Amino acid sequence: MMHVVGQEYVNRPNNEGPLGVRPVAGMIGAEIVDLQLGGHLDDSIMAAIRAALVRHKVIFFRGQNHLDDSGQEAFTERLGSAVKHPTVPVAPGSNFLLELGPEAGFGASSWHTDVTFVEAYPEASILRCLVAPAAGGDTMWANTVAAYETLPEVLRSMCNALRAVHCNDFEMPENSEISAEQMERNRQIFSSTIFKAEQPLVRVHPESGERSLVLGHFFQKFVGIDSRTSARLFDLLQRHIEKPEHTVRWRWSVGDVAIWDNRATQHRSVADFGKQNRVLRRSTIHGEVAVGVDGRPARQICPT
Ligand SMILES: O=C(O)CCC(=O)C(=O)O
Ligand SMILES: [Fe+2]
Repeated sequence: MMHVVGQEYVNRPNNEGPLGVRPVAGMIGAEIVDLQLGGHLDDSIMAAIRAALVRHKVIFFRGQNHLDDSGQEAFTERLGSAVKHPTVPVAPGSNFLLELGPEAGFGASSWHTDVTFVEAYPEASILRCLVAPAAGGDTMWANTVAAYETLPEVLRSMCNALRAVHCNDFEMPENSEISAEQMERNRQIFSSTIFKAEQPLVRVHPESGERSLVLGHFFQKFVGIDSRTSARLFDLLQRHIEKPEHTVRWRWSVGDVAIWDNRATQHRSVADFGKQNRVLRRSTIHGEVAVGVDGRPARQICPT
C-alpha cells in the first residue's frame, strides 16, 4: 500500500465528524479550527480529536490562551492517562508538565520520538506555547509511517526483522541557546537514572495497524549488528525519515497547542532563536508497549 500524498491526502474523506480540519502539509499535520480545548469536552469531541490525531499524526490548535497549567492537565486527562517524565522534575506549579525553556533545554533540537528508552513510551504528547520568539524556534514533525511505506520492499523486509537498543544517555545536540554549563546540568538530570529498552525497528500501530519506523536520537545500536555498522544503517534510515516530504513545520504563537501521535512521528525544535525567550509546556499520555511485525513486544533492559 502506498501512502496517500498531496491533494489525495488533503481531499480524502475524513471521519473526524464535528471538527473543522485543515491539512497543513501534504503528508502530515492538520490544524483543527474553532475548538476550545479543556477538561469540559464531551466524549464525541474527544473521539473525533483522537481520530484526527491518528490520521494526521500531529494536530494544531491556535488561540488556546484560556488554557493554564491546570487546563492543559485537565484536557490531557480527557485524552488518556497522564504520565510524568521518568527523570526530569515537573515544571514548578504543575502536577505533571515538563517545561521546555531557557532553564530547561533537554536537547530537543535533533530528531527523536519521545522517551523511546522506555518499553511503553508515551502514545501522545501535548505541547502548549507560553512564550514565543518573534521569529525562529519552530518545531518540526516527521511522519514515520510514510517513511516506512516509501522504502523499497526489500528494505522494508529487512527492517521488519530488526530490533534496536534505545538509551537516555545520548549525545545532546549542540545548542547555541544554552550555555555549555547549563547543557551539562541538563544532561546530568536527564540521565540521572539510565534507562535502556529494546524496541522493534518497525512498530505496528495499535489503533491504525500502520507500520512505522522507530529510530531518533535515543537510538544506540541494532541488536546483533556492531556499533559502526549500526550507525551507518541508522544514518540511512534516519535521513529517509527526515526528508522534507515527510515533514511539517509549525511557527509558534502564544496560545498554540500541538498534539502528536508519538507512535507514528518524530519531532525536533529548530534552534535558531538566539537569546529570545521561548517557553513551552508538555504533557504526555501513557502508551502501550510497542509491538513489532512479528508480534514481539519491546523489552525494558534497565532499570528492571
Ligand atoms: O521544543 C520543541 O520544539 C520540542 C520539544 C520536544 O521535543 C518535546 O516537547 O517533546
Ligand atoms: Fe520531544
